[in-house]
Amino acid sequence: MEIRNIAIIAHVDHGKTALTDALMQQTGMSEAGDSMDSDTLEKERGITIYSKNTSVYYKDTKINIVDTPGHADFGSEVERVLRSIDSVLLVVDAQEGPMPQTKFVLKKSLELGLKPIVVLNKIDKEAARPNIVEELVFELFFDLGASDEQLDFTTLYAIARDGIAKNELEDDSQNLTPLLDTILEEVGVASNKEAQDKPLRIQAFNLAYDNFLGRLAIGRIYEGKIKDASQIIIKDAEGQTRKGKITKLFTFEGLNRKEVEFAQAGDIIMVAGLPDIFIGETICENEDQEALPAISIDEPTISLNLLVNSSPFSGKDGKFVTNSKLKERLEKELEVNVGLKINFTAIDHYKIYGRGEMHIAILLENMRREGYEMQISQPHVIIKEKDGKKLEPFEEVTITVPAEMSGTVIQKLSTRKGNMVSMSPEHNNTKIIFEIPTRGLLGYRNEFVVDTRGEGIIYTRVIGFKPYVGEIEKTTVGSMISMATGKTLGFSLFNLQTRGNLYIGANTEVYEGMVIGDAAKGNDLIVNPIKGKQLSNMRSSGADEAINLTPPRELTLETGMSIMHGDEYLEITPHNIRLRKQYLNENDRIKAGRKK
Ligand SMILES: Nc1nc2c(ncn2[C@@H]2O[C@H](COP(=O)(O)OP(=O)(O)OP(=O)(O)O)[C@@H](O)[C@H]2O)c(=O)[nH]1
Ligand SMILES: [Mg+2]
Repeated sequence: MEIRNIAIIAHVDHGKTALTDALMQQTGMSEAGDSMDSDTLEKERGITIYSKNTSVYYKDTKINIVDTPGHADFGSEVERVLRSIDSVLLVVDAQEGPMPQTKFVLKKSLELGLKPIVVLNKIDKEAARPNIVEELVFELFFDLGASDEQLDFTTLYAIARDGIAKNELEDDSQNLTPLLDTILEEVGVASNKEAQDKPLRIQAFNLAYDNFLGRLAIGRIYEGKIKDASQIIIKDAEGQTRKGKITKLFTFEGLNRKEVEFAQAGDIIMVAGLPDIFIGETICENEDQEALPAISIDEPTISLNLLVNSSPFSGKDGKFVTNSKLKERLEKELEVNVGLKINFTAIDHYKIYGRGEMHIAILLENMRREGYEMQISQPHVIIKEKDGKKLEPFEEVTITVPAEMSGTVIQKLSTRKGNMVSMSPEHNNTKIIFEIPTRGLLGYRNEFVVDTRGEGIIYTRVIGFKPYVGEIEKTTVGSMISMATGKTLGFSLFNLQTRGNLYIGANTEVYEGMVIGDAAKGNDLIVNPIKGKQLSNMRSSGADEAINLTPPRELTLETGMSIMHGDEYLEITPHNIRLRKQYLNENDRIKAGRKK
């Protein structure tokens, strides 16, 4: 059977997964309601976190499809996927038009010489403007240096959610047939006899993990044939070789993997039995075969320490709290989380290196759901040294805000050592692009939401390491710290809420040294949130509940990571996110401060 390999790429939320799901349903590979976003966290957040493979059959052709994540933190995963396919469906929201991640993934595709098929999606939206967006997409191709052949791309119009694609806007198609036919017409045939007759070469572009089978490698067979249970040779980028044996061979079908005996050049497969295989390595059959060109993995940009939860409430709601349990879980994560690095050498903490706050936050969120408790320290950017020069990670920030708010945003990013790249009007909004050290951005998101009253949109993407820009001044708020352990009372919170934003409400268990809010004045503030009103004999403490409190600003993993200070820990348990001072007792904090 003929094989075609494609990836679906786009900015976050433009409809990649909806399109993949519809393709699977209409070709009978899955049931209505099934989705590629199958992970719990993906379902909850409504985003794709992990790229996933599937295949569908259409007119006697097998189409391998990779659905990719749109969030910038997972951009390097998309880049790897692009190495394994022959064409992409570039999905663009027909209202929003090309967005920062559209540009990034398109640029990578064009550089690899791929010829994208453009799918203008969500044409059903009231404010959709497919003709204008089509122009914008063309301009983007042009600006990114597309070749004449690439500029001659085919455009389809779609309502992915309803499983409809059209060749022309006015067509009244009821399904995705026009898109499937375009794929057959335009995407090169991956399976050819000549390649199949050569000795085996597979390149791994992604990893997966199975509790029984261990590490799994997902790769494309470029040449030759592979049989289950065969002996193979693994070659790394430096040409070093080692031996291995395939213990299971799978292809992808609908939402499932399918065990097969045999596969050949052109197909995308998954193999078990190679516990130390890594991205980019070549699986082949002879020592003297050449390794395929290396696949680069983006370096981590931020790090933080993860340690055992030492708060007084430790163990109250988690199942796994010990150092050894944490270590076991982190080691397992390294099996699949390609961009992640962990240093296990320190006695009292593990140092985690990731590709951005969200990259690490997803790991922590998964861990707490699985029943783990832990603490983390404030995230720091990774500073490198090259030729005696200090380098730090930089990001491109794209912001869309109501025009009247642009001044505040520009002022804040400038003090944080950002450089404005461009500013242009967009409808009633202003679109501003900045280049800024990641260090300057840490903690900014939260301020941005407040400054723009939730109306602004911010996208960030790491663009690489550049010379260190020196100290960055940030307006910091202090922490409001509890001096006592017990249950908070509305009466005391009512007075405290005038001095900062509270993270907790009444009737919440707190402990000495826990941070219960911020302190607007800038310095840390030590307070007693459990103090009740002097009760007369007649009144009961029940009256406390009648007090009207401003709703607390409850901490999430990401806001916690963003606002925490250097002398604090974020305590993460299955049901709670608490901020605390590393030294819970005030005297200990003073002593530690003096030592510095
Ligand atoms: N109105 C409209 N909504 C759509 C259409 N296609 C998808 N959506 C909705 O857009 C949202 C995002 O769709 P997804 O398919 O998850 O987007 P995605 O590109 O996979 O997002 P990430 O993987 O997180 O980058 C969902 O709420 C979909 O229901 C469409 O054609 N029209
Ligand atoms: Mg998706």
